[in-house]
Amino acid sequence: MPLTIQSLAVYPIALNYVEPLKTSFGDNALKAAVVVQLCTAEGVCGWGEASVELSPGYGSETVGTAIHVIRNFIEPLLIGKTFADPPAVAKAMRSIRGHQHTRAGVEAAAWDAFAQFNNLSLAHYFATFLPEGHTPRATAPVGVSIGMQPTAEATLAIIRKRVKEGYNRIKLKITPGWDVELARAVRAEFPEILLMLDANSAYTLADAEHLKQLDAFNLLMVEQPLGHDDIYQHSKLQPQLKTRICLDESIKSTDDLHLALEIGAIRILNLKPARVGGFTESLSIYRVCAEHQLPLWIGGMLETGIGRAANLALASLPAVTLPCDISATDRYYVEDITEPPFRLNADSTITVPTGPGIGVAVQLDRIEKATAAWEAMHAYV
Ligand code: OSB
Ligand code: MG
Repeated sequence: MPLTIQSLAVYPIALNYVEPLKTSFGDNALKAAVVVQLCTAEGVCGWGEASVELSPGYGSETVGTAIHVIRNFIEPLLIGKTFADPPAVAKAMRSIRGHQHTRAGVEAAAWDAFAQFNNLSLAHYFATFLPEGHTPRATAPVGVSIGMQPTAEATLAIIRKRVKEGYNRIKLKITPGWDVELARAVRAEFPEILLMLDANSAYTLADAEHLKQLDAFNLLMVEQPLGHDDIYQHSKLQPQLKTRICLDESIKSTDDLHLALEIGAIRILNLKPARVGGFTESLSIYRVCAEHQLPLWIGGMLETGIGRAANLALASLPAVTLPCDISATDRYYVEDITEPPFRLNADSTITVPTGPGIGVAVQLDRIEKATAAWEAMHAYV
């Protein structure tokens, strides 16, 4: 059944983190994003999160660019138009180049609305767009991402806490000068834990000899060591390492993934729906991973409950074979904008909501509070 899009409401938000995530590209002191509510003539409304950030550090988008692009370019393409399904909404936005996080946020709201309209959880609705056999699981495997700390001891203290909470996969952010010795210190105390490092593009091919030292630490993978838009040089680095390279930043489409596979630049994929422009492209990439048996996990942008619930639905699909960057609510926020909070199960999984659509209750009063906090900052718009 088609739906006619009637309105798009945009809420810029600011939320405080429980624990910020310092990376090689910077340190956002607080969570910024644009929450989107899409309402239809049929009376069903869906929620999506454009996981843009305070500054263009990971991707090129910000809160200001998201609002600009939605108001001036996406609304004219969607408002008053009728769509057969969410991929048709994605297709209508394809005339807009770039702005993946923004398009992903709007598309996510359409996915939520269509899934609700079909009375299916988002996970089960996704499965209707996949070949038979891709039945969602009740839970998704997850880990936790830890930012750069002033000392290795401070990092170890956080790892101890996270391991006690039940996370069985730890991801540490690295940068030149904060890598080999950190891994050595962690392995000395945690010889067995699933451990991976994320460089967020901090190295160049000239660092290959240095990066080879990481092979000593039985890492699950090293994420995006080289340029944020590079694929070619990763294909030159991978044969020099035993550690598998996972690409994040530089895979923005199914075509990018085909190229990376063809030239041997990738052994694992971190798939972020925001980075690739939404769930339609994510499902296309998911299928390529399944066909090539490329190990796959779902990454995160420290999303609020709106973005996280949708990512979790994708993470429940069976070709997602590695723990995802989708942690419990208390890793991110004291008070999230959805209820109930996501909790970690004893087996380092999170239970996927079963209600229609994203399956969590959006707290409009808290969104309005977070929008007031954003506006009080008078920042960057
Ligand atoms: O590189 O994966 C990344 C957050 C913002 C920007 C880039 C990255 C991240 C994360 C988030 O690692 C992990 C999470 O959402 O739990
Ligand atoms: Mg990453």
